[in-house]
Amino acid sequence: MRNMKKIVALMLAFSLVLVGCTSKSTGGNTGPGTSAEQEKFVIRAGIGLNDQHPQFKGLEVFKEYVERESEGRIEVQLFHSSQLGDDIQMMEALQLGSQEMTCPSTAPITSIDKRFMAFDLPFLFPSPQIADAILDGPIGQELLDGLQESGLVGLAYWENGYRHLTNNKVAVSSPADMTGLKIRTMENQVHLDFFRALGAQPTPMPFGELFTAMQQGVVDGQENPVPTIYLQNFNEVQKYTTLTGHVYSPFVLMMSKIFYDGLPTDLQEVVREGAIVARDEQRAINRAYTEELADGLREKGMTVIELTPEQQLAFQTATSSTVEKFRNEIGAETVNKILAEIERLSN
Ligand code: KDG
Repeated sequence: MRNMKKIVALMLAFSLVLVGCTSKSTGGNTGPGTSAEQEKFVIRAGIGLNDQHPQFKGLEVFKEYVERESEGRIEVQLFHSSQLGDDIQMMEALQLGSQEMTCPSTAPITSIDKRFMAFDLPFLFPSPQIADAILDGPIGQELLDGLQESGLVGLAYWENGYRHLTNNKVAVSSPADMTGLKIRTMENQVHLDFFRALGAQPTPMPFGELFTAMQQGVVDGQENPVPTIYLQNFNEVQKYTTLTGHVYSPFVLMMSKIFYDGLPTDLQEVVREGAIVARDEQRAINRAYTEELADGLREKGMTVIELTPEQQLAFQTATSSTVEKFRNEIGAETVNKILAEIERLSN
């Protein structure tokens, strides 16, 4: 009898250890058959930017919201600076269910769904407010929903921002100044085409490799929004920033569909709400940083070149063929809808 009790106790302890292991390695879903109060979920959210960036601040807001509203049934663990891999690797991990959340720019998502190239067309969104209206409206939602086919749940668009050029060689103020410059781009055909049209030599590479590539002279320059240039200390390896604002770059907060489908519906709701609450805060923080930090770049010793409207137009004209080249590949219907909506909102 005593032995029997021992065996039962051992079996119980063993099964508890097993439950604990499952909860860690599969992101925390203890699986069907367990009672509601035992279910615990872990969301590992990874990004490429560092923990000073508004993107990370947005994730902190998400974590706070989700942990509070789920009453501890969800734990959110945050990873920055490509600790879990680059954008494409993390999206693949989401598809496999070995990571739960990431937040890439739209540019690398095009390796999964070409329609996202629409948002990376040069000089598309005339203001962040128009970008918000389109991204948060039916067109943006349609693209987010489409990600489900690829094993991803698109939760919300956050903001990376208007991208600007930095380099180490020339105070760029015209397309002619770009001739032969080796520019790191994100892994996206539209971005490559844009820089080729300007006469530069674009080199696609993941964000995590960029700083070293600039330091070692593998590339002369790159393009990113002001908060990234400032907070990632690109001034240490770059002399010039030209405020080209050549493309508005959204982020997509996304989740593994395998993980999402395993959440009880009330927790799916908490995750969706958290993504929106954090989106609004993240955009506000990003916009405040964008305003403040352009002067900060000067204080850090960079030469910051502001373009006149005529100079900006020269960049626009030199790259105007990009939309036509990609209209069909992206899907003419999607592109036309976006352009018509921008037109409507601009008037
Ligand atoms: O966390 C997001 C980054 O990984 C990346 O998308 C940032 O804009 C970016 C870039 O240039 O790669």
